[in-house]
Amino acid sequence: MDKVLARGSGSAAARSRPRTAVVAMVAGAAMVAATIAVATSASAGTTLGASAAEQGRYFGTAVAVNKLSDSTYVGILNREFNMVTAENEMKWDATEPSRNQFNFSAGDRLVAHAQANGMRVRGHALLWHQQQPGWTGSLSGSALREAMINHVTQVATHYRGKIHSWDVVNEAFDDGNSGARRNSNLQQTGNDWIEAAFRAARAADPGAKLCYNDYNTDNWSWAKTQGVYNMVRDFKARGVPIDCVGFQSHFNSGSPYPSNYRTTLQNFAALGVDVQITELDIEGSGSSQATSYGNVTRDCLAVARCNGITVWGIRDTDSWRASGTPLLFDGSGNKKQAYTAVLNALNEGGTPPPTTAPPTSTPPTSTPPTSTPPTSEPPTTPPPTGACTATFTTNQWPGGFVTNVRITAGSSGLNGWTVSLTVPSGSAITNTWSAQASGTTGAVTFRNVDYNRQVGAGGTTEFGFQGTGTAPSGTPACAAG
Ligand code: G2I
Repeated sequence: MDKVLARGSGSAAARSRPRTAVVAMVAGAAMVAATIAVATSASAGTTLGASAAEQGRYFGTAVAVNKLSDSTYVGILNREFNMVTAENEMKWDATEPSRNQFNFSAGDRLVAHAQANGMRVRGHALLWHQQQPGWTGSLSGSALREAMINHVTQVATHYRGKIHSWDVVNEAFDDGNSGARRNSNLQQTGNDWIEAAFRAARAADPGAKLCYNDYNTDNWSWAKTQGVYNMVRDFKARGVPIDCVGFQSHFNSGSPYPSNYRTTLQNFAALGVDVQITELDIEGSGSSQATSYGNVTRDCLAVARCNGITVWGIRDTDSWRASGTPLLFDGSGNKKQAYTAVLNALNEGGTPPPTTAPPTSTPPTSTPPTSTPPTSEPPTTPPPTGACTATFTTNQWPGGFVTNVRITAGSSGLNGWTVSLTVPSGSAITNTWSAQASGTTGAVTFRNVDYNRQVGAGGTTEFGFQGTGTAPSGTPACAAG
C-alpha cells in the first residue's frame, strides 16, 4: 500500500495529497487494488478508520507485536484502524541490539500485518534519548554521531517504501520553561544532530514523511511548544527536510487537553508542515473523558493539514498508563463513551485536506506570542550548597518502569558525579542511558559518561534507565567525583 503510494508520489507536495487525489492522478491497477483493499476493510461511518478515511484522514493505534496472537485485540485492530505504529519494535534498542547488527523481525511482523490488512505504518522512532541499546553508552562525540546516522540510514533503508511517516527524532526538547533542547548524549554530539538525522532519513527513504515528535507541546503558550515551533520554522527556512510534526498528546489531570490545542495545530501547519496526533491517550472515564476525546478529534478535523490521529493502544489494559483507563476500549474490548465521541466527531466532518500542493517554502505568517506565556516561573532558587542533588520521575506499568533522573550541580559545579539508589529485590534494570550502572538490582550506583561529566554550578544533566518489576523509590544520593 505505502509502496504504491510512495512510488506514485515523488515529492513532499504529492505525499500530502489525499488518497482520492492521488488515485485520480495515478490510475494504475495496483493503486486501484490497494484502494479497494482499504475501502473494504471497514464499513464507512461505523468504524474509526472508515469514518476518518471519509474525511481524508487516517485513524491509527500503537500495536504491541506480541499481542497479535490475542484474537480480541486483533479483531478490534483489524476492524477499527487503518494506521499502525510499533509501540516498541522499531526503536533503537529493538532494531540494533549490537552495533551495526540489525534485527527487524518484530517490526517486519507488524509491517506484514499492516500490509495484509490494508493499513499504513507510522515508523517510531529513529532517534530518541530513551530505549537506546547499551552499546551507545560508551560512545560520544563523532563516534556517536556516526553511529546515530548509520542507525537512521540502515533502519529507514530497510523499511523504505513501507512507511507513511517516520518519527525521525523523538522528544528532543527539555521540559520546563527554557524552550531549549534536552541535554542528552545525542544533543552532545552537536546542535545540528536533528537536521543531520532528517537529511539522512530523506536520503534513505524519500517517500516517507519525516516528522519531529514530542509531548507537552500541545499547549500553545508553553515554552516547550515555542521551542519546537522555532526549530521547525528554522528548518523550513533553511530547507532542512521536515514534513510533519507529531503531537503525542498524552493527557491527564497534570497535563490536560488545552483549550488552545487547535491553535497549536493551526500555527504549526501554517509553517508548511503536516501535523499528526501520534500517541493520544486521555486519562479519566465517562463523559468528561469522552468530551476531551471529541474535542481532540474536532480540532484535528478543523486543520486541513492534520493527517490523522493515532491512539497509544487499543484497550485500557494495553496502555502504558493502564490504571488511568485512557483509551477507547475497556479491558474486555468493549467500546467506551470516548469511542462514541470520537466516532461521532469524525462523522460530523471538518475541513478537507488540501487538494493542491500546499506551499512548502512560505515563511510563517503567525509568530509565537511575545508576552511571557509560561504559567510557572523559571526556578530562582540558588544551586544546592552540597555537591549535587538528584530527583527523579518514573513511569511505572504492571511489570516494568522507566525512570529519568535529573542531577543539579551545587555551587562548585561538577567534574564527575555518581547517583546511588536501590532497585527493589525481584526488580532489575535492563537498559541505562547517559550513565554507567554498577549493577542491575539492589544498591546500584550510576556514574557519569564522558559527555555529561562536567556540569556547571547550578546546571543540570539527566540520565535514565528502564527495568522490569518495581521502580526505585525514595531520594537518590548524589555525590561528586
Ligand atoms: O512512555 C510513553 C510513550 C512516550 N512517547 C514515546 C513512546 O515510545 C512511549 O511509549 C512507551 C511504550 O508505550 C512502553 O511500552 O515507551 C516505553 C519505554 O520508554 C515502553 O515501555 C516498554 C518497556 O521499555 C519494556 O521494557 C516493557 O517490556 O514497555 C514494555 C511493556 O509494555
